Amino acid sequence: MNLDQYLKSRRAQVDRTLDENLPPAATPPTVIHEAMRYAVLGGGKRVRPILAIAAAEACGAKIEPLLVPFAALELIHTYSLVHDDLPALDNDDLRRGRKTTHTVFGEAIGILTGDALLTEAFSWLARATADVRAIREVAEAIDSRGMIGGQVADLQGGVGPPPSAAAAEGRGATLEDLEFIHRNKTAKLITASVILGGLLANAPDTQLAALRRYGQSAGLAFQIVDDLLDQERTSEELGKTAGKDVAQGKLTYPALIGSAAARKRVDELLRDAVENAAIIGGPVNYLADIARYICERRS
Ligand code: GRG
Repeated sequence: MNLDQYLKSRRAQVDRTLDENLPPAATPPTVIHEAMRYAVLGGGKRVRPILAIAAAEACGAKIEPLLVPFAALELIHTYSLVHDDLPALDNDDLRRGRKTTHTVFGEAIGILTGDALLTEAFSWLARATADVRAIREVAEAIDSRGMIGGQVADLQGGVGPPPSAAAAEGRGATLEDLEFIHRNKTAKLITASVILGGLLANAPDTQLAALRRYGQSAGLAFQIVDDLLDQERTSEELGKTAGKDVAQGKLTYPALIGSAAARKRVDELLRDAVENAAIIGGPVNYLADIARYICERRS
């Protein structure tokens, strides 16, 4: 199976799992269940669950019984997008080529949809996960020292108290600030995804360590590529508003070090991810190909 066929088949498994396990739209109160299904089932690359699947397969697991906890990663990711699009945060009306959830259902339901998806995710994680390490891994990736912390630092343009310590001293934000934001906002959930795959496949510590290094490199590369795409592609190609980073004066890799240096950093991170994918080994291992896809994607 080439990578395209692999991504397509695993995406279909994730989509089916999401559709079958989200509460039916007719469940009262219907508006929240309609909104949850609207937010989750409206497209998306499904990168995080596919990474968990690929990690579990590389570590020798049969994935069918693990699809529900892996799909939970997509609920978490979607919650972050729904909240990120809210008026108090990015105030965006376009996501995955459609109107954002709060634009369709109103702000209050938008907030509650994110809350409901996050809560649902932990129920799905607990269903097939006897290993509490796996649940803790995911929780710690997205807490205030993880994804939420990264989002807060992103909002205030750096790591210090607002305005960021560096900016207040007239030094401007540093590469350190930026790496903190990207590692927390994006790379930690991606790392937790591959670790979840490894843990549920009962992988040994050597494989888990290589999965962690793979996730950290591929995860940081993912967000640098996201920065580059924001300035290189159109809203139509991305399915979300392009050019927002510059418009909002966001701290990004191309803004701080230039596009060429940002691409070079992506290449270095890709090399590291591919090396670690080789250490993970396994008879079916698409992790190196997925890292290349993450770095070369156009949306
Ligand atoms: C709790 C109020 C409140 C807000 C939370 C945590 C948070 C807001 C936002 C998370 C930060 C965030 C949106 C990071 C961006 C990560 C990223 C690159 C998203 C795009 O992911 P893709 O390309 O999207 O995988 P698709 O649509 O393909 O799933």
